[in-house]
Amino acid sequence: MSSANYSRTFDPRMPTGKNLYFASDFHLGAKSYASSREREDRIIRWLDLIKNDVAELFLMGDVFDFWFEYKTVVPKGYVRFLGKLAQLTDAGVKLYLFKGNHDMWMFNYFTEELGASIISNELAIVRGGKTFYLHHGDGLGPGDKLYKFLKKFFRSGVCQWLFARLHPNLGVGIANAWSRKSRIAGAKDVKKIQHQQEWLEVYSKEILETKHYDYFIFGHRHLPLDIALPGNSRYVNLGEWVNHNTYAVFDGENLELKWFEKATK
Ligand SMILES: [Mn+2]
Repeated sequence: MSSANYSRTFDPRMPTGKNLYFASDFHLGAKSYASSREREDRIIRWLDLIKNDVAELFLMGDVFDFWFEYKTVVPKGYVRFLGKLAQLTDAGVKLYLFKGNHDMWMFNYFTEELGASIISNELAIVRGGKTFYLHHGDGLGPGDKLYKFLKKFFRSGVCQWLFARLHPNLGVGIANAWSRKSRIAGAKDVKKIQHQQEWLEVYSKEILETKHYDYFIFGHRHLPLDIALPGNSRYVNLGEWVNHNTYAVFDGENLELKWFEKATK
């Protein structure tokens, strides 16, 4: 519809009456088929709600609890979700899929099928004169040296090539067992956040010392957060869709964190 007349990565203009939407950590596939399907249906209700005013959709990582693309084969499932995304992108919505720590093995399938931009690390954009720093949120800030090492390894071509050699019954089985270890930490009490320990806040403040952004948007923490930073900047964490069903919307002037079908806020 209206996406052809503005740049995909850098453009201060916003199409009139349209919004940017941000969400992350759907963890589709977890924990059971039934709970994942229920969540998938909820996500589709949300996408139906926004379909007429979304210009760009940013799904910021861990959309899938596990994802891998073999040369000619992709994991089963998620057909309603993927069909809905196709409907949106066919109608001109620009889709960004960020690699999370659970679905870092997205290659070219979604680019070919959905025209999605796959974002490996951070994405900096300007929309409506506001600057955004976007990242899934894994492997940033102080600490977690083991994960940072593993992330490098998992993202290496050698590791991906070796994994693709395993029979999927074995490979995906191992991956699901691994994925289960780090899933949905379940921190539900947003009010207990200690700001000096919220490492994405610490990380955002470090960046602000050298470069200003109006909004830092992350996922990964599974905590819906909207925290004021120095210089009128904000750190927004998108939460997740197992307990919170949270997303952010930017209308060209303001960014707002919202709850969809308010569950357990
Ligand atoms: Mn994550």
